[in-house]
Amino acid sequence: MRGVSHLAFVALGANLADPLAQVRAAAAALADLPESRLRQVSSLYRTAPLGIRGQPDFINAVAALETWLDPQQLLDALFAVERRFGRRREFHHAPRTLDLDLLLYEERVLDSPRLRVPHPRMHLRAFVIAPLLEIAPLCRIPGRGTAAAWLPAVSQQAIEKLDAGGWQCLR
Ligand code: PH2
Ligand code: MG
Ligand code: MG
Repeated sequence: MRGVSHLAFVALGANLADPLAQVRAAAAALADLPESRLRQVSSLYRTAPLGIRGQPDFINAVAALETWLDPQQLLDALFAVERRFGRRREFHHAPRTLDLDLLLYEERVLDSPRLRVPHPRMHLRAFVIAPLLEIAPLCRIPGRGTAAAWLPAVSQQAIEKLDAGGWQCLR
């Protein structure tokens, strides 16, 4: 791994097939991404489904990655992990074994048909803001100010921190 590395944040979510185990295994899979190092993973959170009805609760978390991949390459690597976890893209917001969303890539703003960074709805989701603040309390979302400033906006959303505990990767 050569040259300058970049800090990226990824949201993990699952609501099918033992989601707790899926998200734990996904965090381990992120540690094996090419040209990247997993720096930190938040605690796991049990969260009510947002924007969809009649689906099981989600398990969510946020991970910090140091990566030498560019944003498109990182997105491809995340899709590859989703596929390995059996994700099928049936319809928008279909229940999923694993969803990996690229939230932030440094302070870059990207707007292509394939990839929008910052993730356009991240600031409106407690299941992103709470775990993100746990591992990056001073985090800024380009165009939206600090992540912390969005806490009041999402405080009505049901979210429960599990005592599974976050961990730090010292590699
Ligand atoms: N993901 C969605 C839509 N709604 N709700 C929760 N609680 N957690 C998610 O990860 C989630 C959601 C689209 O990806
Ligand atoms: Mg998503
Ligand atoms: Mg996604």
